[in-house]
Amino acid sequence: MIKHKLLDLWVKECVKLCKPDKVVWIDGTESMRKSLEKQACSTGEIVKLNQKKMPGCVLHRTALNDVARTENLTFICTPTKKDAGPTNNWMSPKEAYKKGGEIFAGSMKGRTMYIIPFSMGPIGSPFSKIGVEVTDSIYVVLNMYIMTRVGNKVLKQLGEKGKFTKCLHGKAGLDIKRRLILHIPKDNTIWSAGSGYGGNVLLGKKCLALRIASYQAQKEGWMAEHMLILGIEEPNGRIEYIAAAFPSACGKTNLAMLIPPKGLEKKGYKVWTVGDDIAWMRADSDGKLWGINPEWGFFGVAPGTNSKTNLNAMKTVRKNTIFTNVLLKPDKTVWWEDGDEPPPKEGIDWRGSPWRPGMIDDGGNILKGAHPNSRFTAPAMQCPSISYRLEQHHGVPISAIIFGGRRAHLAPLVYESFSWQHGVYVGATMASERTAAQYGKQGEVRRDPMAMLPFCGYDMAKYFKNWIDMGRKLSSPPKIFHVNWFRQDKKGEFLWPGYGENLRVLEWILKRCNNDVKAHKTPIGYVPYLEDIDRTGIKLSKDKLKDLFLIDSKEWSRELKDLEKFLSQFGNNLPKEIKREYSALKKRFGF
Ligand code: OXD
Ligand code: MN
Repeated sequence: MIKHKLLDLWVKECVKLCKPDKVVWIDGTESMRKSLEKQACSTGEIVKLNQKKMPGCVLHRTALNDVARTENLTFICTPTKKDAGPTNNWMSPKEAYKKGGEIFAGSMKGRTMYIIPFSMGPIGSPFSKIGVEVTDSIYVVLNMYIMTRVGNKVLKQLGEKGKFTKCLHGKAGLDIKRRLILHIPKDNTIWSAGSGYGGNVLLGKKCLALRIASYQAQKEGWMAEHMLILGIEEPNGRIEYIAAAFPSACGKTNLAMLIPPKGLEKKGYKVWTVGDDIAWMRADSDGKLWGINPEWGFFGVAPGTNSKTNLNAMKTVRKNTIFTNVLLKPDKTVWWEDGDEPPPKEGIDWRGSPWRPGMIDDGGNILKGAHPNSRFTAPAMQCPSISYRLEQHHGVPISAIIFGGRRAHLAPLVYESFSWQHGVYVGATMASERTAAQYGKQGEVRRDPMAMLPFCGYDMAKYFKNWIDMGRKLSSPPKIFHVNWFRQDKKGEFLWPGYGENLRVLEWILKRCNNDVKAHKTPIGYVPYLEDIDRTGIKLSKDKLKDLFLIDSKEWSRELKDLEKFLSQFGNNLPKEIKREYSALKKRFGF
């Protein structure tokens, strides 16, 4: 018996619309999880992996045309197009319900509807938000068990009148023509149809925790950000926390799970992972910014993950992990490109076809065994570096915020903004160059403010304003930095070793937060004196280090021209503070 009348009513509406044969409420127990897993194995929806070598692990393959978030089919459904802003796809709520309704109508006939009550954030924390996802996919249920807190304990917290996000997902034949990811912020509602890919269907993640939450955060005066949170513990036991935003494919998960490099071992740092993708942050009565990771697991990219790039992730995925679209080896373990092992002699690729290394497709391209966006879904608690604060209702105090991009030139390894307002400008103008792995022209600059371009649930100009306003609520705001691990020399080689060595930059950042080192003032912000970046144990000449911090005014002049176009799309809604920062930067350069 559901005591929450509105929830009961809404579920009945979903049943009436989708017409499932059966309805199952997810109670959050291990026995229910196991029985669903067994059922999904029996239908082939998932494959049980080698339980001796990988206990509790399974594999799933998505449809061939359903391997990534579909930004072109993702809509923010606000009353007017203006409310969604110039960077979002827009649909009116009326049209969304009509189009979605047509797809969902009768779409679960002969199928089971699962109802998943879930909490983003520790149950009962003032930060947390509750959602209820209705879905006809067991794969979704099993992922939600890992990525969020699910079941009766959430219902109990919801009580009879608690607020919740209504999340309806249906596979609808996994038909790309019937695929739509719809957000109706005013109704606290998400409708996702026609997809089975995590980013489109694990509705607690990008849809709730970023798009809907960012809308709510602006109304309620907090922030929902596409950021990792990590803690750095010094030998004296003090831990400082950093939140960092990077566009996809910049190594966010690796940074969140960083292992101190050999050269810095003597210093005795420990790194704690609070989150790798999403941060919810508020101003507290101490005037500081506090943040939580609302998630409960990691949904990470497999290719490129190995013991060198991310040993902690490799250890995390040894058990109880759902793999999606990786290669299946004959011994029922898994493999992906740039992992730890050489390619197996044969296997079943992500498409479900027999595979051997070196096979090529009709166009002469090498056939990958694992899809480049193949994933692991793993419990956060299995990560060796997981912070005990993940479960803390109050979250962690944030000392520094980092924005980062992938720039071959222009942006130095690290610089510090002059103020919160300048830092917001730095985040708002963040960009990455496309790599060979992405669509579009290689080297083309994609502006991705705060790495939120695909995830902001309302007008991005107003989102900038929320950032500005947050600064006013903080008497001790975090300092804001920009980093670029990807700067190249004239030969196109990376100047900075990256990965664990990035701790050397984080060390400087924390020293700046604690006023332990001075810095060099430049037009774009403060940059380190070269001797303040610890190079113990790495081969990096002073010349290379100099190149990493070069500020080329010609490049910046081009950048500022390009930016003018980008910022102009926001028209009068662009906060005057951002305009002022743009003019001030131009003036500092003397342009
Ligand atoms: C993700 C992304 O999947 O940002 O986390 O694309
Ligand atoms: Mn992400």
